[in-house]
Amino acid sequence: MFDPLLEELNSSIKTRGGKPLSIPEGLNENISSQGNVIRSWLWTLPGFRRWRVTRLDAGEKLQVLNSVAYPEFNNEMPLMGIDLLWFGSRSKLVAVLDFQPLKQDQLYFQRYYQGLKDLKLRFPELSNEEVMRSFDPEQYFSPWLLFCRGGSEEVQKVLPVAFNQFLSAYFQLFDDKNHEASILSPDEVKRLQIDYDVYSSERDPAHGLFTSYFGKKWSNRFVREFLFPESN
Ligand code: BLA
Repeated sequence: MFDPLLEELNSSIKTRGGKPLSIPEGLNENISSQGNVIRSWLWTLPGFRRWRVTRLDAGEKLQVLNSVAYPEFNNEMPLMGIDLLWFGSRSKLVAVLDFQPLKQDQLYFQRYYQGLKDLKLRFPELSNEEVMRSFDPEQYFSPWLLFCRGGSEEVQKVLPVAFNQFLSAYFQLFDDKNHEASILSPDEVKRLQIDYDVYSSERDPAHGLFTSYFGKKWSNRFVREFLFPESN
């Protein structure tokens, strides 16, 4: 379901000089006894210390594309977060795309959110004001996140266009970053990126799902060593 988007994401990363980083032993791919496949890519590219991408293929039950980009510590820009889930047998989409802020602060929002604000207006279908159950919307999510629970219309017609524009807007933000005095020091950026991993590893609603497919031992390692390695 999300393969064209996965291809677009990985090829944009490569075009921008992405080089693969090694993934801890056994975490790059796992195939469960029922044939569910999880596969991940890990990149470093100019300006980004880490960019991870994961695809889960559990057939009609569930398809996932998940990705997080972490800029270098001398860049206070938001992280880029993507979580796309397609429950095929129920034709249900959960799509979350955000520039994930390190700080909930007016000046920070003014500086980094014009692109996402424009997208939010352009794609009202992807912002149906859903309520979060596991996460706190005011921690590491922005007021302009695209968050939708939808169906086949959204997944086929809207998402491919929005995904492309979302990626472009994030790269644009990176390219346009001016050299005004930063709001956060590199030490603060580092502390907040580490805190993002700690927070996310505790809240991520995927943990149970991974455990049911791939067992507890592998899932704990995947969350701690690959998804959120600074949580250790
Ligand atoms: C929700 N994400 C979910 C859910 C699952 C996943 C199973 C619950 C579905 C539901 O609410 O119906 C799945 N999350 C995954 C998987 C991975 C993962 C498979 O990390 C890893 C491979 N989540 C992110 C990122 C964002 C994000 C980067 O990992 C930010 C864009 C957001 N996911 C996000 C939000 C929800 C969600 C906001 C709804 C959770 C809530 O209701 O609090």
